[in-house]
Amino acid sequence: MQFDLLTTDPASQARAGKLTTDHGVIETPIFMPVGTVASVKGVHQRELRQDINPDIILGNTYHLYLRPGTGTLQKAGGLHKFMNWERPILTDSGGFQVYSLSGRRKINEQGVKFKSHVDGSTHLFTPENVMEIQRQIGADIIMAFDECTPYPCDYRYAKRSMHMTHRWLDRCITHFEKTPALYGYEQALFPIIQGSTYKDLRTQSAEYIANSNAFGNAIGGLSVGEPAEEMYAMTEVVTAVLPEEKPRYLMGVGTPINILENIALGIDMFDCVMPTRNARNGMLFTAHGTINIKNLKWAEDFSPIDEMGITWVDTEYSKAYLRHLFKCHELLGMQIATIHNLGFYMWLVREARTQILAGTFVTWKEMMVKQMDKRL
Ligand code: PRF
Repeated sequence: MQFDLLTTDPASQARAGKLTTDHGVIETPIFMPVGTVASVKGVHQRELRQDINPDIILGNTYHLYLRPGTGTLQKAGGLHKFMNWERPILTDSGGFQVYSLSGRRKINEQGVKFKSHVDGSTHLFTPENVMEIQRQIGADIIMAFDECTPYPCDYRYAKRSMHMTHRWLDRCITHFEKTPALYGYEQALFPIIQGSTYKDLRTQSAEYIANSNAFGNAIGGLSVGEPAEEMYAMTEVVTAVLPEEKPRYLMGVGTPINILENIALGIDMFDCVMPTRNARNGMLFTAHGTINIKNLKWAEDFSPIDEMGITWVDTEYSKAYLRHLFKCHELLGMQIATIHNLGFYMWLVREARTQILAGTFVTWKEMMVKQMDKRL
């Protein structure tokens, strides 16, 4: 695996790069559509490849471990083969998903004991078994096991938790190095910075994570309810510490505006359920703002979903028709909206890359942020 930093924007910290994996090249900055259960909800793999065309998608250890289970994934020859997706995949470690199960989990130094949301059965995730599970799933990039602190989080808890995440990282690395890749291609382990919204903790965590000398570095614990300005401040604190020559992944972020602002601060990789989840609720992202397609105002608007026409659904269907599908709870409505939103997110990060390479990123970003900050 290799990361080449191609350009750093002289007017911001934005970067354009190229990450080469055994399953193909990822051009950064990149957005990774979320495919939690080995499916980007509502989208065929063929549509994903041909119409949305992301270089990499994301899967979740927690969900895949519960269903179909690692035995099945191993028999299939790994997640890529199982779901028929031959491009790169990243799996999150479960260090976030299990915390979303509040009331159904118990954290201690050993790991996290949790109850399955599927059948209530009890399981234990440890840094060691999460490495093994991610070997069995077989993603190209796998994540260290961490604790994502909630917001707000008091300083003492944030500090204790951060140190535990660091100790868990050491256990992850030791075990990762002891466990061979199962399917003949390379896997890289990304450690995760925590530290809540405290600058000193973030700096300390970034130093610890940078010292682990991993292939790439991730930032967790943000976009958990804090104001955007606080998120940006934390990104700035950690990117000042992280090595330039390695990819930086901001986990679970965010809105189109959040993504552009964090690209400007030096982030290379993003993932978020927002384009897919919000699509299923009738919320469309466009270059000119967001649309709630269920709104009465679209009932007789026969103009295309999005004049920009990034994906074919944008010009093939009208707003009035899409609204009608949502009003009737037709599955096709969710499918159309999902393709639109993912197409828009992919366009946004690709255009950001083009603008970075052309040296025009900041002016373009300022214009886009203003434009997108509207409800249509
Ligand atoms: N840790 C992990 N996954 C994550 C997060 C985290 O902190 C976040 C926070 N936004 C999203 N996904 N392991």
